[in-house]
Amino acid sequence: MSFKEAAAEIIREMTKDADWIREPLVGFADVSSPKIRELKASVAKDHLLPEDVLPEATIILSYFLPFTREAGDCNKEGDFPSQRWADLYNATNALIAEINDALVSRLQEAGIAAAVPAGGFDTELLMSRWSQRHIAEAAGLGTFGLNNMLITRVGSMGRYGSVVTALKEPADLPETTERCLAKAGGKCRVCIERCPTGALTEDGFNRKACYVICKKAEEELGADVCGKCAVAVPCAVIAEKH
Ligand code: B12
Ligand code: SF4
Ligand code: SF4
Repeated sequence: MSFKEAAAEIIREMTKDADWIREPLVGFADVSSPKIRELKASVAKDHLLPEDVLPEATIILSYFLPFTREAGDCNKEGDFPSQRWADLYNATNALIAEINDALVSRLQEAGIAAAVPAGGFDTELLMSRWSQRHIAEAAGLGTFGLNNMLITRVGSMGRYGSVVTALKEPADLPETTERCLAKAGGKCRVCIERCPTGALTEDGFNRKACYVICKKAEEELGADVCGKCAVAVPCAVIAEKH
């Protein structure tokens, strides 16, 4: 069994009681691929490179925990996030930390070096030095939509995690499928219409405007969430075709 399959099995097992999470996706990004080498230029000057996290890095394992439609339904009404959406955010954060630890342990048991990049973000710049979405994009998990979310083949509503490894397995290539209906030339602008702060426009994403509502939610609900652009929109949940 490849480690990609093993990782999917570990994540599946660890999320089996989390009824808001669907079948996980796992992708591998080659540390020498263009999207990874360009991170400082395309995302942020101080973005970390994989070798800053693990000197012998070869592959970044990126995974996506897609949420169920029902999980999104709890947050579709009104202009302020629901308590359940905030609770799911916190519960998913805890799961991501546990999954990362389990993946690192499994790799180290097999004699393969692995490390988890530091989490968190600068609350002034509102940026992290490790952009999970860009790593996931490089690992072939999806493409960016107008809602600024990375849209995977199973949808955009969900959360990402990643582990830097010294694995010697084939990597994935970035996807080219355009899943955002607007970017594909259609009329959909549902995410923009649903955004209560005006943070999302045709011209891009204003993270400071978005943070106003997320900060309020942190004070009132215990998590810096909103997510109106990510739930009950056409790209939130995409059923996989078999
Ligand atoms: C800081 C942060 C925030 C801040 C600041 C917003 C921001 N910068 O994204 C606040 C608190 C406001 C926030 C809000 C939200 N966040 Co947040 N956040 C992060 C965090 C910690 C870092 C993001 C970061 O610094 N990225 C680097 C910057 C430069 O990238 P960027 O702002 O996304 O801008 C780039 C893209 O726009 C990109 N891009 C490239 N091509 C294209 C094409 C198009 C058309 C567009 C629009 C963009 C685009 O280029 C830009 C510049 O490089 C990440 C976790 C992580 N470590 O990655 C989670 C993360 C991005 N957040 C996430 C989520 C879910 C949310 C919320 C929905 C909140 C919620 N849970 O209810 C909202 C969504 C806001 C939005 N529409 O993007 C998820 C996204 C999952 C997904 N499916 O994409 C992440 C990845 C967390 C995770 N572990 O999964 N977040
Ligand atoms: S809601 Fe529509 S316009 Fe917005 S990202 Fe999804 S598909 Fe694109
Ligand atoms: S999280 Fe809320 S405020 Fe931020 S872009 Fe999405 S809908 Fe707008």
